[in-house]
Amino acid sequence: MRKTILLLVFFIGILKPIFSQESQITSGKRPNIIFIMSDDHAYQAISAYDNRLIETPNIDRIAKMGMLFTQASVTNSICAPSRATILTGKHSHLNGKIDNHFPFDTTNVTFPQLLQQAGYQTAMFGKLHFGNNPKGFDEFKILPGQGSYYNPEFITKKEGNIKVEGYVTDIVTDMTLDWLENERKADQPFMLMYLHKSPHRPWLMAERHMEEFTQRTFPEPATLFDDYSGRTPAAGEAEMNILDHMGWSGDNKLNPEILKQLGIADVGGYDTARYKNEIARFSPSQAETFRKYYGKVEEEFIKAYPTMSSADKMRWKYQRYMQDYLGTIKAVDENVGRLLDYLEANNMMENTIIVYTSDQGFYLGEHGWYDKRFIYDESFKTPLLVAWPGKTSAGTRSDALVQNLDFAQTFLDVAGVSAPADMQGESMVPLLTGNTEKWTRDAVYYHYYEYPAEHMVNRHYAIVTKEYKLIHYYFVEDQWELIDRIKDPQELKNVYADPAYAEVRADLHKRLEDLRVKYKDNSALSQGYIDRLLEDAARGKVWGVSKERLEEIKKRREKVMQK
Ligand code: SGN
Ligand code: CA
Repeated sequence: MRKTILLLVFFIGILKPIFSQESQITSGKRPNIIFIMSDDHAYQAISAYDNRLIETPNIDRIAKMGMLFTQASVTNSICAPSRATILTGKHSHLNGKIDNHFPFDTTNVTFPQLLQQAGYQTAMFGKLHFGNNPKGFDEFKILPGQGSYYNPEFITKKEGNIKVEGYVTDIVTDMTLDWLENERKADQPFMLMYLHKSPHRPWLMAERHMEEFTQRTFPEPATLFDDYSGRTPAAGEAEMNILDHMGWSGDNKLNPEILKQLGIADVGGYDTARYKNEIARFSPSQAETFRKYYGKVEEEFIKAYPTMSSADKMRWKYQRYMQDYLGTIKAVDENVGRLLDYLEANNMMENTIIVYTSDQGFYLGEHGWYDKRFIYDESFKTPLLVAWPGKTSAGTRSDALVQNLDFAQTFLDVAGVSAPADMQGESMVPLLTGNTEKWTRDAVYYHYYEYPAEHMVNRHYAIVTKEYKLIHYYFVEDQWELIDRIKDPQELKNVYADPAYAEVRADLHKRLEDLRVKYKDNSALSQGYIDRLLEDAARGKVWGVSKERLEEIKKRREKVMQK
């Protein structure tokens, strides 16, 4: 016993210099950190933000206990880059993870590594999507790539590759609760990353929600029939329109046989294949439940189809999309409830900070879209709810311009560990603890890169303030957009050329350049990108865009470069 105490004193002595809040470690009370993140979870689908689509009473509990952020955003609205930014506290151009294609550079320093070194017990369960395993974790069980909804495989730190029967959201939670109950060390603070695959495409809900959700009807967004006029060509060129690009089988889950019967050509050639792949994963009883409820959907569709106008088809697809997407969220909410119940039952709320967020937002029919990538609000913004009982006042809201860039420094700050000087975010602790005067940020920087790629969203970088967005689409075109966020909240009108905005425009241009200097973005990463994709294509690896199309885009790119 004496030896242990002596050892402890010795370690505290060694660790002391890296803790900025010495008192917390010496009193043994460093907070636990629980980071809950879903994949593609739009804030419009969390009732603490908006209850028109779904009630999420459990996720809402986090906001009730703490703070709801209404202007939280990402620096690059796509999965793996967002995760890389979260872990490194750096913009994509510095951590190198600009898109979903190429693997994460594991020489990056991440906040879990720093917390682990500082004596935190660390664990990750669920979706990472990096092409390699996470560093700095005592335990992990992660989904390979995008992962599967039913009977998913996992890459694990201790048991190799495993396959688990059941529904992914339940399984990831079981793993998390099992770790908390059986592996968590009482004498160490922990940092837990609990990362859902849901509600990511192809939106397969749990069996228990199929009956209810396949029968529900949801309100339509005002811009479902957006014609993309009034903006630069990028919005119209994107391939994420519900009517034109969402698959009848792989997404909307109509049996390909029925499509044949009705003479419907599916969109996006491989869609039927995905339907078949997903069905093939079901156990016989899961397949039976699926057939039972989706069979009814098909029967109704067969009757309705012959007289459907194109607007009817859009509406039908939107409803099918919402049923499945929101159905997957129901299971996320239930499982978040299981976790919160566990923490409550084990008196763990008091010294724990709980964060709920998504890797980015998502379009739920706004602008006629699904998916994300664009800087328009529904995908640029991301949900952020934080409970930190005793530190953050219950039921509070913040409209501060926080970003996923800020998580690393926030968690290091919470743990009393100083952040490396090259991290680019800011700690949110002042906002969470009511010291708002210490938060001075009045604009954020955004840069999306994954083009040419699936959904064809052109590259763009931008500055966003509470009032405006100034956006540059630069890769295969050279177009500027100015959006007045206050007067045009639906973001339908480019006022860049409007003389009334001349002053605003000039001011934003200057501030955008300042931000690019501040964050060290010179866009050098654009060079040679299409060639890398072409090399992959030559090797047979196609990233959602054919070789011919890549060649075409390369020509467009060259033209812009010559200008
Ligand atoms: C898949 C989806 C896309 C989605 C990307 C990226 N297509 O490729 O719709 O944009 O993932 O999503 S699918 O037909 O394979 O489902 S991300 O969240 O991983 O960035
Ligand atoms: Ca995502």
